Amino acid sequence: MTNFKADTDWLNWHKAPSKPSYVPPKGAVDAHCHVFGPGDQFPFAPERKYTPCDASKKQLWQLRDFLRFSRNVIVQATCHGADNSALVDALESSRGMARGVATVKASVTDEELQELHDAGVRGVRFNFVKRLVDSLPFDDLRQIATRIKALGWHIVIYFESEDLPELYDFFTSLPTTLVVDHMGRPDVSKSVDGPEFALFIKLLSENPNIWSKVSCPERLSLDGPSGYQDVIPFARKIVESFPDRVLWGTDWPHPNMKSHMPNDGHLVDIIPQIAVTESLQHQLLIDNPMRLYWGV
Ligand code: 0GY
Repeated sequence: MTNFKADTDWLNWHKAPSKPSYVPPKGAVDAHCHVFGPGDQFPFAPERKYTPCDASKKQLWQLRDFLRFSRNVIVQATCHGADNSALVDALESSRGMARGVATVKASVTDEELQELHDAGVRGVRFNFVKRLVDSLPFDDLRQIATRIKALGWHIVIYFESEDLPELYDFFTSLPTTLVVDHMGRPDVSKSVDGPEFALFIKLLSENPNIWSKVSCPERLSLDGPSGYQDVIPFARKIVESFPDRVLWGTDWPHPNMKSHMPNDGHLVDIIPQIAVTESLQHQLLIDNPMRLYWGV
């Protein structure tokens, strides 16, 4: 049995989140969350850049129920590399209430892709955040993109906003639906109407196949945990500009949060500030994720 020790600066996830005042519409989907290990059952990848604490499927289902959500989209985290076993185990025990986004290498076989599909995987993640991974060459990513397109999957992309100009043409050349993690990580000290965020808005405006998650105010805010008000205008602008191409997620168990650990109940309470009408909330939490991940 392997015994992994979480990094010493690792903040554990919130064990007693507050009950949100905001009640999501029945059937709501948490479209960005992870499972970690448990490390003695599903070992973390040798090439990982961090070692988290365990965050099991059972704990994820408990959080889902506590927040009054119904479904999850579990995204493969870099600490598990391209070994999707923990993700598949969670999907298989979810009774169809979870879908997954996997990480694969170009060497993945058709059989392995089909197994992932049967377990509930509907996308792959291409990660360009340098502190998290050594990303694969574009040629490998293009090859993977073509193969997963045949399965009807999409690609989740994760990058820092300062890298968008360099990655822009690659993204627009990809053949599937793309979902951008965490709004492309805008620098929220800059104006929501400034040139940097304008490039992100242009990416979505000119490419109807590109979606965005309006997630992770806790990662982007410069204000700390006091309501994440500096992030709201960015999320709200995306929701109002592209209401049928947005997703929301908790990001539980919040990997690599070093400044503070968010209270998941507070994160849910922010939803009505970024999707200000019932109709926008319904699209964000139900219609869009159900179409993309459950095909309905
Ligand atoms: C997130 C964000 C982060 C980590 C990962 O796969 C990961 O390790 O995604 C991060 O450190 O910003 O979405 O969980």
